[in-house]
Formats: sequence, structure tokens, C-alpha cells
Amino acid sequence: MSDIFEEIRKSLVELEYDKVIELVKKALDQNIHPLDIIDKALSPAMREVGDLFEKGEYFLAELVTAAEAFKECMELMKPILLKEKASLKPIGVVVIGTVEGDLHDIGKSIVATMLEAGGFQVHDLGVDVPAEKFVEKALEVNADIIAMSALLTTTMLNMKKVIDLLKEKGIRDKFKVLIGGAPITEEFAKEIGADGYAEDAVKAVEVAKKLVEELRKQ
Ligand code: B1M
Repeated sequence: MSDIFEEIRKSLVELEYDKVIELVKKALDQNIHPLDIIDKALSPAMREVGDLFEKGEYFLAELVTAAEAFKECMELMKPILLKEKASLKPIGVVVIGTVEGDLHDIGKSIVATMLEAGGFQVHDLGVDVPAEKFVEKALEVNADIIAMSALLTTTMLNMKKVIDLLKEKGIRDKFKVLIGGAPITEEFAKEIGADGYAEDAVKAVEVAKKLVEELRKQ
């Protein structure tokens, strides 16, 4: 079984678009769980693609191709992930997006899908989301959690802008703030005053459930 992960990883790093899709379909046919495909093959491959980019061996076009292949695989896997949806009545409402200035959406979309599969009602604002839009939407849908993703060291500080805006409006306690993304750490979350941090999508669901419980107790 581990061979298929290696084949998927290699074909994504080598940008063999059709082969990646074909292999992911094959893995799904073998009843391999989508989260294993993501964690053991697709995500490590994307990190490698990023490293090749950093070394100057790959360019933006290669990043785009790899991202598109990953996204097409997600389209195949999303219905399977959502089939496991926990309950009909939402356990909480989440507004999620990638922060202003940042266009990376693969990780954010996986987190959004897993939150939905975990029983949350999810409002996905997409990428490059300004602080005002997070807050506006959270008020509109009466959200429990504002969830933010950032992949760039230059955009992660925009997470703090959302928290500052909540404070400015006197509504900081109305929402829990959950953050994540490759450059984010637990320390950074504490530093900016976020309520929770998660390193991956599975952990994000766990933390989100805990945050909703805390909010209900307030
Ligand atoms: Co960009 N990029 N990129 N890129 N890109 C990185 C992030 C980089 C690390 C690559 C590198 O140099 N090694 C680097 C950032 C360096 C830094 O900031 N220190 C980088 C750069 C520099 C850039 C540009 C500036 C390049 C340029 O233009 N010169 C540019 C910026 C554009 C912008 O955003 N304004 C850029 C552009 C792009 C593309 C558009 C081409 C493309 C994104 C396409 C898309 O998303 N639709 C892209 C890609 C694909 C990457 C890499 C290769 C892969 C990212 C990815 O999708 N990973 C990335 C390399 C890397 O991350 N090592 C890189 C797979 C995904 C499943 O993982 O997103 O980490 P991830 O999500 C995980 C966890 O982080 C976590 O759970 C997810 C699932 O487990 N998580 C959360 C994420 N959000 C969460 C939220 C939560 C909780 C957990 O709670 C709310």
C-alpha cells in the first residue's frame, strides 16, 4: 500500500498531472482514506515542490501546475470526506478564509472541508480576505469561530488585524479565533491573541470543537 503513496508523491513532484489524478483514483478504489492520501503523498509532494521553487529549480508555473493537480485530487476526495459528515444539526458556525495578500487556498480548503465533515456550518470567504470582510461575515451569519489561514511570513501578521478589529468594535468575546498555515506556530497564535492554533486539518476540527464548547460556557 505504501508504494501507491510513493507513486503519487513522485508523480506530483514531477508534475505528471494526469498520472497523479489516475493514481489518486486508483488509491480511492483501493479504499485508501483521502486523509492518508493527503498526509502521506500529496502534502509532502507539495512541500518538495516548494523546496524546488526555493532552490530555483522550479518556477511559478510549476507551483501553479502542482497546485492545480492537488485541487483536482481534492475534487475527487471531497465527496468521500463529506460522506462522513457527523451530524445534521450544525455543532457550530465557522467563517473561514485565507488572509489579505495571500492567495494560497489548498490547505484552507482542506480545513474547510474537514470542518464541514466534522459537523460545522462553514462559510468559506476564499483567499485574500481583508479583516473587515472576516468580521462583517462573522456578524452576518452569527459565527462561533473566525478561522484564518496564512502561508506567507509576510501575510501572517494580517491575522492580528482581524483580532485588533474585533477589539476595536468591542466584540472580541463574541467569537473564537482559530489560526493555521505552514508558517504559523502555537507561539505566534499566543503572541497575537488567537484562541486556537492547529497544525493540520484534523487538529483544526478537534480545536474548533473545543473552542465552541468554551464559547457556550462563557
Ligand atoms: Co507559494 N509559497 N507563493 N504558491 N507555495 C510557499 C508558501 C513557500 C513556502 C514556497 C517556498 O519558497 N518554499 C513560499 C513562502 C515563503 C515564506 O513566506 N517564507 C511561497 C512563496 C514565496 C510564494 C510567492 C511569493 C511566489 C512569488 O510570487 N514569487 C507567491 C505569493 C502569492 C500570494 O499568495 N500573494 C506564491 C504563489 C503560489 C501559487 C499561487 C503559485 C501556489 C498556490 C496555489 C493555490 O493555493 N491555489 C503556491 C504553492 C502551491 C505553494 C506551496 C508549494 C504549496 C502550498 C500548499 O498548497 N501546500 C508552498 C510550499 C510549502 O508550503 N512548503 C508555497 C499543501 C497544503 C495541503 O498544505 O497549505 O500548509 P498547507 O495547509 C496545511 C497546514 O498548513 C494546515 O492544514 C493544512 C492541511 O494539513 N493549515 C491550517 C492551513 N491553513 C490552516 C488553517 C487552520 C488550521 C490549519 O485553521 C484555521
